[in-house]
Amino acid sequence: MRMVTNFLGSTMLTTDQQQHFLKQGFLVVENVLDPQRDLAPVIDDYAALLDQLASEWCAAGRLRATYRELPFVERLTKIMAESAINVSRYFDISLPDNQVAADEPMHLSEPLFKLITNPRLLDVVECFVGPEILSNPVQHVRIKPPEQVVSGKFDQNFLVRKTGWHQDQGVIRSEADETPTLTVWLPINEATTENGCLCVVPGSHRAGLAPHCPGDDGLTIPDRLLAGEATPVPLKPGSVLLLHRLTQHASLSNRSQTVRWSLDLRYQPIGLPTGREEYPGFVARSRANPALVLTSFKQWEELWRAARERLASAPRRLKHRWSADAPICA
Ligand SMILES: O=C(O)CCC(=O)C(=O)O
Ligand SMILES: [Fe+2]
Repeated sequence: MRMVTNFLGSTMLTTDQQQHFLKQGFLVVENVLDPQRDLAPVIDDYAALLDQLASEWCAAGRLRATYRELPFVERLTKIMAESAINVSRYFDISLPDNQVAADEPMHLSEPLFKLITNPRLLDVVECFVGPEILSNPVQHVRIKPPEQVVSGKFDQNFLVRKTGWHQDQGVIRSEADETPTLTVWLPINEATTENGCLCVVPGSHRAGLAPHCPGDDGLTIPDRLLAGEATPVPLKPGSVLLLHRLTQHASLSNRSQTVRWSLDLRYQPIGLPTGREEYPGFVARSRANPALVLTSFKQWEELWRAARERLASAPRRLKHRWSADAPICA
């Protein structure tokens, strides 16, 4: 099989893989990341964060105990079952789309920064985005507890519950419609049909942008407008799922006893709108001007802190291009 070379000649993806992405609008690439080397530091980082948060919440009377003796998954599940705290919100690497508080929880850490800038991941991204790569700031860590634990709680929060059908281009501002942003979805633990892996509609990126209707699940494409049959995409840690910005996708409910833990990252060519200009993107790779590359986790953290401060000082509500009373949404 002929290997496809990216701009500097590294041979990460085959012609077949590239063709699959172009035709189907998604691609699974296995063994991009080493779970032990690349993912375990993220797991340890979150265990430490949960430990710190549980102590704070317990001291503030929001929790009966710290549950220090429990392993991470059981501890998180217990805390979300017992309290009204949306712990997933404290784990995310972004800010909410509505009003931001000065102390709005967000989590930025060195292990996350290392993962977002992982050279093997960027090699794969380079095959589609080119050698001048911006880390788009629309990015999330989703640690979803078993659905039964959160029934009746946390509304339809997208960090906690299943995600409805959408195209990533539909949920950003229209000024970024021409930006060829690539979504990279990667599991931290195994993503299965039982614990809520992603589903895609193969080839749906070729049908253009579908209307999205605001509702309980956020902005979603009505089922009758889906471009075909859904295919679940179970994934092992180390693998990544690449999505075209117009590929219709959703996630299943977590019907398991464990968490559904993933990162979704986005990358695009430098110099084009991100669709979230109020959040900080950064140069992750530049063959033309390597001096532009952000290499310091501290600087990345500083950019997000500054964005939070700016956003907290003004009223804010993100507007989408469709409204609930549009005829198509009736
Ligand atoms: O992980 C999920 O549930 C949804 C992810 C998603 O929509 C995305 O990565 O664009
Ligand atoms: Fe998405």
